[in-house]
Amino acid sequence: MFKNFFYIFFLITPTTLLGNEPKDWQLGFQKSASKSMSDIVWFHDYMLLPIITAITAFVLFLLLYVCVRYRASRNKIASTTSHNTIIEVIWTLVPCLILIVMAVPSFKVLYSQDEIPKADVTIKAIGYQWYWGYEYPDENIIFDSYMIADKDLKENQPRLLTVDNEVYVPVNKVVKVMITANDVLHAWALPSFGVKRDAVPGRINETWFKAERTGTFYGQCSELCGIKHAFMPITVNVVTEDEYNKWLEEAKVKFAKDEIKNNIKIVKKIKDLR
Ligand SMILES: [Cu+2]
Repeated sequence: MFKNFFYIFFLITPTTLLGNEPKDWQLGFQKSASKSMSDIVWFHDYMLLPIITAITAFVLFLLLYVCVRYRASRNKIASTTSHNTIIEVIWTLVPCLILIVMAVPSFKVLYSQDEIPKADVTIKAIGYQWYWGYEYPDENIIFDSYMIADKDLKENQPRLLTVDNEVYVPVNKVVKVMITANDVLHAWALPSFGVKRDAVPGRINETWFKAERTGTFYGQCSELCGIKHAFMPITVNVVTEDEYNKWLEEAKVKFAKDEIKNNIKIVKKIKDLR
């Protein structure tokens, strides 16, 4: 009994109480951490949901009304009416108007996601079968981000969402994300930021977000990409400017060196071949 109550409580819990990762029995969105996501949540909660509910209730009412009012026992002789101009005009115009009303805020959200403001930090996310690779082109940082297996998880690390090398971004800064893939289609998605873009081999898609609070945020590959599609999570740590700069210094040592060494090796090889 108590368990059921608990489940129901979770189903009706407002989305604002939920954290930065998916929860059991979650129904709404994850808690928003960017303006973009707040706009999406507003659009869903205060525009789409009321309209959908009203239409569903209205159609249900009409069905029930017709079932009762025009039942066979009450209408021994069936009506032969087949046209009613006024009603036909109404049921064409009203849905059109509803769509137009919905389209205005919808396009606003869509375009705000598409127009990238001047970026403070640029990161590049590359989808591989089956992990994400990241580059900070301005900082010469390149690293891969693999999921941590269940048996290696530490306490408080969520299953299937924790990675070995996390992405770090500063809070309240515009982060531009360039997204591409190396083998098949993937999609870089972070629900709390309202970000989801396909990662397409040979093509760069761009999006952006501005995280409004610090914390660890989780996302997953959102394009069916193969057998381990479910095992290439995305973890982004939003930190303060100071913490970010500190991480940058460490990351430049930790990640950049191998890459530079590798590049030197490759250049040497090419030279030798010539
Ligand atoms: Cu994928």
